[in-house]
Amino acid sequence: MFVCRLPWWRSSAACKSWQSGHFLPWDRCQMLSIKGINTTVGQEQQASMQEKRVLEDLEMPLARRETETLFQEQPETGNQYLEDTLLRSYLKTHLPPKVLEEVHQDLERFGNRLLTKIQPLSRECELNPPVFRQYDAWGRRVDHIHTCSAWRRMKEISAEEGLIAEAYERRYSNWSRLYQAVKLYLFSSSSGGFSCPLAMTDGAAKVIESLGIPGSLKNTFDRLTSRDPEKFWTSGQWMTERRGGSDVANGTETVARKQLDGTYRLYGFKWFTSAADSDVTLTLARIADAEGQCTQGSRGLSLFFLRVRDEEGKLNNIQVQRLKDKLGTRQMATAELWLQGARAELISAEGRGVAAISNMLNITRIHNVIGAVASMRRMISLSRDYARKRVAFGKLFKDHPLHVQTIARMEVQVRGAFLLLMEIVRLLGLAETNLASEQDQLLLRLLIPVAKLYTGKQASAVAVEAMESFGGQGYMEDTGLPVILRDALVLSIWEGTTNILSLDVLRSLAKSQGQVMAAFLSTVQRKLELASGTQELSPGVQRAREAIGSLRQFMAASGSEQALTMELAARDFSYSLARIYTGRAKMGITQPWNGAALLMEHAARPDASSTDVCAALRWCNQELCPVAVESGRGSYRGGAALQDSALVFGNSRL
Ligand code: UCC
Repeated sequence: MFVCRLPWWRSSAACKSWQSGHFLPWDRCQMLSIKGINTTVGQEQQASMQEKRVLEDLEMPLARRETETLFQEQPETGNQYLEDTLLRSYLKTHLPPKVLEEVHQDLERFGNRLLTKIQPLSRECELNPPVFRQYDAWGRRVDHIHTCSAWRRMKEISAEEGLIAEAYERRYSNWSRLYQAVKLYLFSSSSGGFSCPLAMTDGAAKVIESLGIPGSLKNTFDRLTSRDPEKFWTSGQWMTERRGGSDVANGTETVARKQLDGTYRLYGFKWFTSAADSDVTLTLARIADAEGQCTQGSRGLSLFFLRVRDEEGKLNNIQVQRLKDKLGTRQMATAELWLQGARAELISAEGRGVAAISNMLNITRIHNVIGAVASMRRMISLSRDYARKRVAFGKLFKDHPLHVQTIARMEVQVRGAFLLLMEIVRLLGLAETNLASEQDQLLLRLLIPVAKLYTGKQASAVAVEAMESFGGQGYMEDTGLPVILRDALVLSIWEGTTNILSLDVLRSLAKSQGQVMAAFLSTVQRKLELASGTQELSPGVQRAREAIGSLRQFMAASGSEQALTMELAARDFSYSLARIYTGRAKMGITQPWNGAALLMEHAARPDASSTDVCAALRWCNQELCPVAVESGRGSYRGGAALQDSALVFGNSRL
């Protein structure tokens, strides 16, 4: 008789995994052991019947056993908009009723379109990544990037749905930007990677608009913001060169030579150009003087606009070196490009390229946040659905408290991230319609890098955790789950890594001479007062107040410290801002509930649910001010930096 010795959590009579129909060696072992444990007479009879069935099953031909017993239910999502209770309650709380009515109808329709038409296209994009053909059959150089029909259809759909247009038409005034962001959020995880070119297209439109839409760029602006699929153009953003994409000021080698007609020709090598099939692009280059000399550093950089191809589809004196072999975002063509005299138009003041392109960066960073929140939401929705369908140890996943606790922790994270995203696009909408106060503008400048760096990390962590909730199935390519993980991993890298963005947070402090922090603290403080009126939230309010106190203390102490201290603290400092702001209440300047809301404020609404309160309190249970904790441990002192170095490089002189 074959008897397994089982640990308590597996040998329990409750472990009826045979009911789930899974025929893994483990299950066999477990079923055969039933007679090996103490049973009553009735149980013995039952066990012997089970054993008989097991033996019969084992006699089945292998193929039959596999097809009949090895099957699990596929996790699915329904209409994403209708299923997203947080999104719907946010819109209900903030949008004016007339806007809400129209937007609701459109989003419900869009949710159905995503489910029935767009998601299948997304899968096609994943299965048919772009193919690069350098030469034709006769040896002629063609540099053709072939994209699949589903990818091209995504472009048409983006125009039809107004995914860029909505933000620039402003038919709902300051709410248009938020509405656009909501559509992009719903689209993102079904877009087959098309959200990347949309991010850059939005960024390019923003730059052109901020320049006052010069006559030479009017046609381009109209196309970037068009709802007509025939007219719609996408844009690239070529910033990264061979020396890297972070230290743009020192890494940019591309040279711009002025032509007699006032245009420029660009010469250089762009090392990482996403969505290389885009119609136009913005890029940085150094203008050469009459002697061919260029100013180095940031002051030598200017911003240029160029068409990638002409009317016949011929490249603009550009050669495609190769497509990048990326871990994720494989649906999208990322290329290395030689610029060999590409005709371009100077669109910034000379030497003001970085400042000009930062308008684009801020938009693409917001899109990054959208992508992060969307991928978290998708993974959690699938995980939740799977928990309702999949049985293990005799019951559905949803009835295993430890499993549900794991998903609940992710849910708290995505809720916080979602509200942070809404806060930023709400502020952006105010800024774009001249309704933003000075404080709103300062907050926006600070919160964009904070949200980008924080949600990028959250998305990676949630994608990994959620994948685990599917067991081995989560690791299988053809479930579509690994794609979501791979695509999420880029979110903390492109558009500025976590450390680069942490330094950008410091840049915003320095540039505003601390005003962004003053705006941050006063906003947080004021909103905390608002949340303190809700009894159930008082433990969270208390923790929040303590965290603000710690943050203030850290800032007061670090004011007299060397630059090294702030550099070492930059990441923890940014995380502290993200956690404190997300956990705090915030209110708007125009109407009581039409201002903004993070977890506390959302939970302090008159019609808030107990779940809203629970999410807010749980958010506040994490360490809200890690920078104060680490500072207290001496992690930012010069000695700590030496220890870091010794740990990494084994410096024995320590
Ligand atoms: O391109 C890439 C991939 C594309 C794919 C995108 C798809 C996304 C889709 C997501 C959807 C799912 S990757 C390229 C990534 N590279 C970056 O993001 C750049 C990272 N590096 C930085 O951010 C650096 O910190 C730099 C480049 C900004 C540093 O340059 P500088 O020249 O050293 O910086 P300065 O001197 O501090 O700043 C120059 C000016 C200043 O203004 P003025 O001169 O008036 O004082 C700054 O205040 O630029 C201003 N500035 C900004 N203004 C700099 N950054 C900003 C900002 N973020 N906002 C406003």
